[in-house]
Amino acid sequence: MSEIVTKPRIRTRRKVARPPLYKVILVNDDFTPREFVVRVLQAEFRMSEDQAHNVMITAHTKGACVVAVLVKDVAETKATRATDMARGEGYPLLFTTEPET
Ligand code: TYC
Repeated sequence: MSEIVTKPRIRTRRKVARPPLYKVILVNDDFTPREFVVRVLQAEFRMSEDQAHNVMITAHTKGACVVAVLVKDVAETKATRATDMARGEGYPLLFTTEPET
């Protein structure tokens, strides 16, 4: 019986390009209650209460905090949904996106 022997091929390039990634950024403000920020982070970004609290405190003390790194349309959708959640309650809480360099 003859055996088929194939030469191993060295992959030099991915077949498909990786989609560009975007950061979702939580921006601090003086009005939105801390507990509300934590709840939005848990609801939209599936964070534990501990994770959400750490992210909230980082934004609170430093002015902003990266929440997640996602493909563009998912990052934009989540940022918009999270911001709208706050608008619905009359809070100025803001989530923005920017390309990950
Ligand atoms: N600074 C707000 C307060 O003291 C809480 C807060 C934290 C708001 C993080 C926005 O991204 C934020 N009530």
